[in-house]
Amino acid sequence: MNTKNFRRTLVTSALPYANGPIHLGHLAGAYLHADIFVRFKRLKQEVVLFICGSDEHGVPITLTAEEEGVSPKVIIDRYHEMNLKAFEDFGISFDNYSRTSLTIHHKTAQEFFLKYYQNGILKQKKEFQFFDEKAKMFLPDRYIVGTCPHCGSNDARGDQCESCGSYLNSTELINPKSKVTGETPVLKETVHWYFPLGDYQTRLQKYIEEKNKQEGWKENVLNYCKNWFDEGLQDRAITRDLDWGVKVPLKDNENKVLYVWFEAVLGYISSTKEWAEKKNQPDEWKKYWLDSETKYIAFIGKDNIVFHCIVFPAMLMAWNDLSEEKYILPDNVPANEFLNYEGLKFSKSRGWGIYLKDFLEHFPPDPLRYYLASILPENRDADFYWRDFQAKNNNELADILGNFVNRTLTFTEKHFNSMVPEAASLNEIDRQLLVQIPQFKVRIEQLFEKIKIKDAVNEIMNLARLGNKYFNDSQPWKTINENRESCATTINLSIQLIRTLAVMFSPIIPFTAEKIFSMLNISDESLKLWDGSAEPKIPVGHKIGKPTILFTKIDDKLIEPFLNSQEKEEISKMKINRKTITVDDFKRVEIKIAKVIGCEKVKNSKKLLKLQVDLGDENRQVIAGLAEFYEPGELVGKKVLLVSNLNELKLMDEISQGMVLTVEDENKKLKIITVDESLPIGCLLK
Ligand code: B3M
Ligand code: ZN
Repeated sequence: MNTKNFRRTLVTSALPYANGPIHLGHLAGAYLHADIFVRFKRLKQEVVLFICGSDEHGVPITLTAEEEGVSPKVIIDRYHEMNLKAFEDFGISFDNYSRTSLTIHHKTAQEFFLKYYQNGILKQKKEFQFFDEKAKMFLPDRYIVGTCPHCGSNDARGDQCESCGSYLNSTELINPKSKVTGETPVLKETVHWYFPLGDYQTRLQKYIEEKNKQEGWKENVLNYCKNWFDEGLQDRAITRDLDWGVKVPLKDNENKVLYVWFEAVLGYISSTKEWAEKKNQPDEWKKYWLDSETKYIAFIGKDNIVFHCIVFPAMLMAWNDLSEEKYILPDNVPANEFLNYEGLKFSKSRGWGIYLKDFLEHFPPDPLRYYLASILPENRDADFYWRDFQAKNNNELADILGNFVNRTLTFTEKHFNSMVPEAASLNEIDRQLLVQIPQFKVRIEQLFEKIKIKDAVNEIMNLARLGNKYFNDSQPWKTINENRESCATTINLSIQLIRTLAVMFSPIIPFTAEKIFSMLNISDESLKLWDGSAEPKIPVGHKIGKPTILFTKIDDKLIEPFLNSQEKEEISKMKINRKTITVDDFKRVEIKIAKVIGCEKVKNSKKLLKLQVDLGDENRQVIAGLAEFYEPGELVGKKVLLVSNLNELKLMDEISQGMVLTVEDENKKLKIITVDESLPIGCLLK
């Protein structure tokens, strides 16, 4: 990390859709660790700008509006305000939280579109799309529901099946229906503008390689991009037939808007412009976006990787090729994995999870900030469990940090008249402590810089643990009578360490840090900075304030209502798939060993393979969603497991008579389960 060479840092967090309240999964995906990183930078007195805003276009918004029977404007106004407030209450310290419905954003997005259009880099293509004849509208993928070709679930959406997680094209759905009218949609021709993403592939690969060398990108992000590159980047449609969104600024395109992802990523730029305007320095945004001295970190959840690592950089490259103004590209995109809730995916439609605003009605923000920060899904999915939240609050915040602060300060009040006593002589234990604190600081700083927030948090708590150990080992309750000078040293060093902890914890639990500073009676802002945080800076004789309890323990009674109401109202319907089954249930599933004797791609499908399998006494045809993971030739000759008593299905006009068993690896790739060569074809699994 060569942060020191950069004069400024621009930090963005994904713009949440203003179609629902922020929940804890969002926080852990793109906001909390961004905020902690930004607060750390401010603590180091570096120039940093933290940008975000509501994503107010796109199908998620119009769908919500339709469900409620109100206009999209009603929806975005409601959730923009609600989310802005929830973020503020939680201490997310954006410098600007904008909205993509603002004119400044529409102008920016249109300017990008026109730059490409006028320079002839967009392609116009005809295509067939589902059209609802009753509603007289083209249907975006999410407006179509039907049966999933992979798992048979009946409520798959045209873009994705929530049951099995497959990404879909709406044309792959079996028995598609319009969400607007319930009618079967028809395919109809339309024209769209395409951005030639494929033309940028080589440069994008080089860009990511270089940035990775400088910054060390996360494995998950690199792998994800590599998969896209391996498949080969394709032209992407950047317009849609809708009326809610940023209008395509061309004649004869009145009924088209820019694709939400195309304009949403530009929302970072327009939000920065808005920030500059509010400050009455309208050109100030350029320092961030148009100056190669600025480092740009884009925080997102893993489902947004392609748009931030591939689409957005390509758009900026295209602009830079055509203009004097050169935008910087993201230096790092530290995408997080997902946070689950009590073992299952957060789901708005299924009512599974908890909204931030509701959480904050019952608990203060810092325990949640601390808990989430200490389990961030940085490298793998993580889980919010109420019991863990309770344990983190009670056993760590209250028993370690709270206890150390409280015992030190009440002792000072009682035995030293609330004044910081002198550390006149150091014994071995004291010396050890003074050696260790700066070492902690170095480690913690490195972790923050590398955006390893979870490790940083745990290391700071270790420093608080060290504080308690020091206090115990020094036994001030004894030395107060036997060796007052040594006791004074213990208390002095403990108070100094409390300040160190308050500074280091301040990016994570900012509200508590302020409380500690006020208990220490420290108002001098220079004593709240990273520089010098490991040094004993509070003068002898300084009078401290009144110690109060920092963290209230969370009693079982406080969390049980959440567990119970979840149990009652939600788990019953949510966990339906997780219920245990009887042996008889299992016996109803017939799984047989089959040999693949032929395999080819299904016409017009990127995902499906058509397999011919030998079951001993019969041959069957099976359509499987494996085309992205296997070449047809690789499968021929393999012995696989086949669910052989499934109802026949029709997928893309092909009959499918069974399902091949697969597993999903850590990169979400499906692998078929093969069986030992010696096992006979057709035999039944028992
Ligand atoms: N609103 C999707 C999401 O919230 C989208 C992010 C936009 S970032 C420019 O996951
Ligand atoms: Zn499915």
